[in-house]
Amino acid sequence: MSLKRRDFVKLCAGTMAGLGISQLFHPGLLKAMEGAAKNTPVIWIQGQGCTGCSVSLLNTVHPSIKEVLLKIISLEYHPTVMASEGELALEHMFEIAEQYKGKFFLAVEGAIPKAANGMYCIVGEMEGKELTMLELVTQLGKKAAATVALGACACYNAGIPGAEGNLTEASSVKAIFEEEGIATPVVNVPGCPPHPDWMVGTIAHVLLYGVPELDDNGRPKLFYGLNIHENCPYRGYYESGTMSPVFTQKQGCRYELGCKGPVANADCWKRKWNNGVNWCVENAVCIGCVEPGFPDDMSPFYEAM
Ligand code: FSX
Ligand code: SF4
Ligand code: SF4
Repeated sequence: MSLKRRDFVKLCAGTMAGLGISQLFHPGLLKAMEGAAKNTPVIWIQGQGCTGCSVSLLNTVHPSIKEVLLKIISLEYHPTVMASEGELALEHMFEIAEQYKGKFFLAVEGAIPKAANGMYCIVGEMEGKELTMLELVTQLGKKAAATVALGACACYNAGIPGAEGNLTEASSVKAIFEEEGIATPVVNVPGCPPHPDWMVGTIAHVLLYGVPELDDNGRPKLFYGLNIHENCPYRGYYESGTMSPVFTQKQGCRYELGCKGPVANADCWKRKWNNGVNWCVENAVCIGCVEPGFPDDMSPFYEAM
């Protein structure tokens, strides 16, 4: 492998705002991944979500992301980006899972509903029988080397689908694995949606070096290790009590507008979003989308805690 873990971590944690995902297109990393990808396909499945996680990954990054996902990460199945569909695509996915049993990586986007035997989320049909997300996660989860839970919906209390009411009994990957006695490790990559760097960076780390160091909420410390409020560029305003009365004002802390930065842990303040153009706090507030209590405990979004 041509890229040492230490250098990879430095690339991922790069402090230069605006570089975004392009940091991950380091030639050394690409070379390392090309080798790793051959034996470790990624199967990406989607349950109860808005596909925002995939959109975040595909829409906002370096143009060659599609190529990287298909050729470098060896993405064998992804309901939104793959050309094939239906039973044929599912058959291929199950074949890959069998062929690479204990070796492939499973990426799960969206929550998994348990009510009505999982019938609230049908992901396909096999031999005339409906296949639920619950069955799919259980079957593939048992065979995967590791699972990456992408987005708030796949983590903790299942994000928006799991919000108060939760008639479908939406559940996270970890909750399903615990109930089914599946021992496959799970890495949480929360956010609604998660930053593309968090997703690609975590998958790359899992592929190249194994499961990264996680915090108490099962998130890679590499991306979620620091508190937003403690590192926020508006922190000086907070200290001096200078509050912004509107979202659009350049100066002033957003606390009184509802900012949840004090309880949110992620590197948005330095990584920024949309290829480094801006981030939530610059134009609105942090709604704490990476935390276990999202969205219920973060609501109302636009009222101070
Ligand atoms: Fe959830 Fe993904 Fe929020 Fe959406 O599908 S994390 S609703 S942005 O995108 O699962
Ligand atoms: Fe903290 Fe939010 Fe104010 Fe930044 S804008 S200092 S994160 S309360
Ligand atoms: Fe989520 Fe807050 Fe980061 Fe925005 S600033 S992406 S709401 S953690």
